[in-house]
Amino acid sequence: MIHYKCRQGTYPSSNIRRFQIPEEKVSWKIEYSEYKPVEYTASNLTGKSWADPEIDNISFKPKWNSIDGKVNRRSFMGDYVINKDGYPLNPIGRTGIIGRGLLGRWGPNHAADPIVTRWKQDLAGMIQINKDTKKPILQFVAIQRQDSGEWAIPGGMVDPGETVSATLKREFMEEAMNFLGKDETEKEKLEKSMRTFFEKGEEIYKGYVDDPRNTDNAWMETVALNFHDNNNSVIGSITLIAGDDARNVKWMDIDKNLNLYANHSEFIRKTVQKRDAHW
Ligand code: RP5
Ligand code: MG
Ligand code: MG
Repeated sequence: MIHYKCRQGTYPSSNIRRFQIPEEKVSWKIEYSEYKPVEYTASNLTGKSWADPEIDNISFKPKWNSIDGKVNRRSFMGDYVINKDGYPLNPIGRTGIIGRGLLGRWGPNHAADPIVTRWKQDLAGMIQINKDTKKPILQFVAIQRQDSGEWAIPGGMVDPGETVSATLKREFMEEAMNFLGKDETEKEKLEKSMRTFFEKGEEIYKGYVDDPRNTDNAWMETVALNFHDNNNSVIGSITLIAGDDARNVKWMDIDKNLNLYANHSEFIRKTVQKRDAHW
C-alpha cells in the first residue's frame, strides 16, 4: 500500500504546505537526505482529554504497540517503529509533515466506519438493475463532512475504552440520525430500534486509512463493517438527518465514479464485491 491523500498540498484547516515527496521516496527504507518536513501540531489539541500530551512531557509514558490502559496504541499494520527522538513512524512512510497535525494521538488513531447499504428501488419497490452490468445497484448512507465538504462513510473515532461495535453504531446515529440533537426519550427509542440491526455487521476492511490528516508521526486506522438492510425495512424506512460533524446525509448510489473522502471509495468497492452489486 502507498498513500496519496496525505501527501497532497496544504494540510487540512491550515496553511501549512507539506514537503513534496516523490512516490519512490515515500518508504522509510529509502535514504532521503533532502527530506525536510514541516512540523505542525494544531494548537487546539493542548489540554484536550482525547489528545496526548507532547512526546517530551515527562508525565507522558505511552506504551507503544500495546493496549495502553484505555487507549489502543496497537497498529493493524504490525509493530511500528519509534525513531531515535521517541516519535512513532507512519507505517506506510513519509507524508511531508511531522508532529500530529489535527490528530489527537501519536501513532495510530483508531476509528470505525459503518457502511450501511440497501438495494436501490423504484417507487414500486422494484430493485434497480444496471443495464450494462446487469447487476443490482447498491446504495449506502453517505455523509458530507463538515471539515472538507467531501462525501464519506459516517465514521468516527473509537473513544478510550469503547468497543468498535459501539463506535460503529454511535457514529452512525450521531452523524446520519442526529442522535445528539434529540431528547433523552427519543435517544433511548432510537438506540433500541437500531440495536439488532447493528449486531450483524460483516467486516470489509481493517487497517490504515489514507486520511488527509495523517502525518509522519500520527495516522488514522479503521475497522469498516457492512450492515446491509436487505429488504429496506430498518434503516431504509427511517428519515436520515445530518448531525454532529456532518453537514448533509443521503442514500448515495454506488458505482465506479464514486469519489469519497480518504480511501473510503476502496472500502465501498470491497462491499460491492462482497454483495455482487453493480460497480
Ligand atoms: C477516517 O476519518 C476514518 O475512516 C473515519 O471515517 C473518520 C474518523 O474521523 P472523524 O470523522 O471523527 O473526523 O480516517
Ligand atoms: Mg463523529
Ligand atoms: Mg466522523
